Amino acid sequence: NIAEIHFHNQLSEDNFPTMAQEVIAGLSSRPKYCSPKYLYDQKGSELFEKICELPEYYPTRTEEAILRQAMPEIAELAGKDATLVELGSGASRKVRLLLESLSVRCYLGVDISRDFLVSSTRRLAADYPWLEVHAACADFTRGVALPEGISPKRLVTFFPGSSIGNFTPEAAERFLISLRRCLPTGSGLLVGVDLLKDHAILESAYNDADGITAEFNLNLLDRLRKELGFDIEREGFSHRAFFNERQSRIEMHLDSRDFQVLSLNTKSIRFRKGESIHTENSYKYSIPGFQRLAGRAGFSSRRVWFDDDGLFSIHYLIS
Ligand code: AVJ
Repeated sequence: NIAEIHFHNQLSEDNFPTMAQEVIAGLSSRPKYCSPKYLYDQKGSELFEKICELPEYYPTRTEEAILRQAMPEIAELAGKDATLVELGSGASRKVRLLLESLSVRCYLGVDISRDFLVSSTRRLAADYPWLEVHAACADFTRGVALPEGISPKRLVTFFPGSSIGNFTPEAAERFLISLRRCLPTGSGLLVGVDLLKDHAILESAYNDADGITAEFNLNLLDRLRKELGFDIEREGFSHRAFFNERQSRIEMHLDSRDFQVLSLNTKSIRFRKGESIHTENSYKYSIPGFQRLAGRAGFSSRRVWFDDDGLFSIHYLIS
């Protein structure tokens, strides 16, 4: 059973200069930050899959349960023979539910984590021999472009997991506007959005007892050392995640345990004791709040599903 995929490289083969530039710019700012997209190297993608299984991390299993229940309606909204694009496809696990219920002939997975993307989409191709499988290694925060060879009449975009929550609301709006530009009219967007809820539930989802989320966060430092040559050690930092109520977001940080100076070639970056690198935002929305955001970007809401506990929502929007 040979699993053939069509691979499209939309990230320059050598991403080193871009990554080095972006990371240095972030670490030279005040407050210091690093884009969460850099959390996803091979190890980071694997750790994220482990997070999805944690008892404290409710989004994955809740979204899957909502998807299962909503599937007949999603299939009706999506119609027949749509091409399915998945943004941040990761292990391409949730999309299997869609592939089984929608009559999709062509699938495109888009992810920044190259090797992880290739192995996940190969597995998908092996399991669904009738499916034309494409994989695009891309940084979709810089915009989405359909690779050549994909010119669908109808397109359904699947953006699961509340990855949209990594954008600020303003950036999410800009992202949706740019996404809408590359979608043929009448295309659907199926997007998972984490909901505002009790702070204790939110904070424990990002501070699991096994410390997997801490590992996921600290893995960024290993990456900066190995790939960019920073003299940075994970022992110098600790994981911190909390709910910022005013901004309605979980923030994830790496706090410097002491005063320290990091060096990279001629650059040096100083940390005060307790000073942090802000590594992720994960915005939480109300259902009407997210619908308003999508509306400002020119999408209209066709349907929204959520679980009985109001933990998570899935929106079907049309452009
Ligand atoms: C994949 C961005 C949706 O924000 O919940 C999980 C990533 N970070 N635990 C999230 C994440 C820490 C996740 N997203």
